[in-house]
Amino acid sequence: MATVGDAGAPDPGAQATAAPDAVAPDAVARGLALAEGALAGDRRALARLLTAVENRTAVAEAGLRRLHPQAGQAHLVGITGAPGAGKSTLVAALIGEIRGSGRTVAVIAVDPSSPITGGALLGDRVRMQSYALDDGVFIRSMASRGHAGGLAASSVAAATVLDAAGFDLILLETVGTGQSEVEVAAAADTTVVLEAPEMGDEVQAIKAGLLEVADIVVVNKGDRPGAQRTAAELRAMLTVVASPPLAGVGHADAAGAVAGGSGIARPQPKRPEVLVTTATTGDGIAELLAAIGRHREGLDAAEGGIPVRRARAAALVWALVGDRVRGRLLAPDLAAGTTATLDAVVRHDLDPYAAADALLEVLRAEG
Ligand SMILES: Nc1nc2c(ncn2[C@@H]2O[C@H](COP(=O)(O)OP(=O)(O)OP(=O)(O)O)[C@@H](O)[C@H]2O)c(=O)[nH]1
Ligand SMILES: [Mg+2]
Repeated sequence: MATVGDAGAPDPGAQATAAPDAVAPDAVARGLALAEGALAGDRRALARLLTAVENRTAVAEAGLRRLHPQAGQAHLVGITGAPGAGKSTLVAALIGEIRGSGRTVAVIAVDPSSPITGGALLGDRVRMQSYALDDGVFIRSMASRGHAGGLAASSVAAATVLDAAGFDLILLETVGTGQSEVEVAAAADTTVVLEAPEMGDEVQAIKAGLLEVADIVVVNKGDRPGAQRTAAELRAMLTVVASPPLAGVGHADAAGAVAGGSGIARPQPKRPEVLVTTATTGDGIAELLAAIGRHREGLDAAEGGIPVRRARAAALVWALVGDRVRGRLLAPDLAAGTTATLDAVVRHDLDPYAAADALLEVLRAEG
């Protein structure tokens, strides 16, 4: 399969079937060509499409539309936790374990804090170099490019591309423990939260933001003193969190939460398993991969489909609805009217609800 060039020849037939009116035809042709390349195993095309996804271009839209029907098989695993807990080391160990089982794996290392790839990720790259010649491994870092709040959506879109390209597992490693990292990790089918031993009060701090999205909790650095005790403390803590009177609090209306916010809400897990690993030696990694597999089986067996996938799809679609509505109302022919409506709210001549109704009425009048 030839590598797909940047200026791929337009394919009029393909445009006719997939082109939305507003998207430039050459962007559509390029997106489709990159998608075909990715499906055929062309890693350069795959990398280019992921860059387009990261930059949210029209090329990405065309490629994603082509690839969506092909996706849905991969197991998306989020890996998050405190800085220095050993996420990257653990991911490297998991890659080895997954390859040993004959499956393929892609890694997206997400760094919401820096617009350019940070030193930590470059260091990780070096660590991953042993997989450079393995076609069953694909590693990619992704920065936020200033799209605050949209990182989870971009990461999921990137995962869709890798899913369609045939990778069995996709690991989403996030750097740091801020809100957007939690959202990225929570968008996965299975979310693994890493802790290091002897974190003391930090365990409490992490509990609030991270443990509530955990499907599996890993105490890494099992070779350090206190690892087993930290695991025991976490098990005790999580038993309290998951006990019947509290289970589901704040999560009962996951779909509503998705509709209202930019984040990806997910159903509250019953009671996450707590495992101990030593990423540097590989101790516990096979057990972790087995636990990840069991969690996926549980999802597949869940009554009424797969709630986290539904939440993910809803979040993506609602985000696009918002983008499209805003895009239309700010298009050159409507922008003046839209701005006038917003200004009326600023002057308190119009309340925000009336303004929203008025703007929707503009769209409705268009038919
Ligand atoms: N003793 C011990 N050290 C470990 C283990 N896992 C990772 N480390 C070390 O901990 C340090 C941080 O590991 P990383 O894998 O870079 O941690 P990270 O969570 O990816 O860190 P950030 O990306 O900076 O958030 C490195 O020096 C690792 O060698 C472990 O199981 N035992
Ligand atoms: Mg790291």
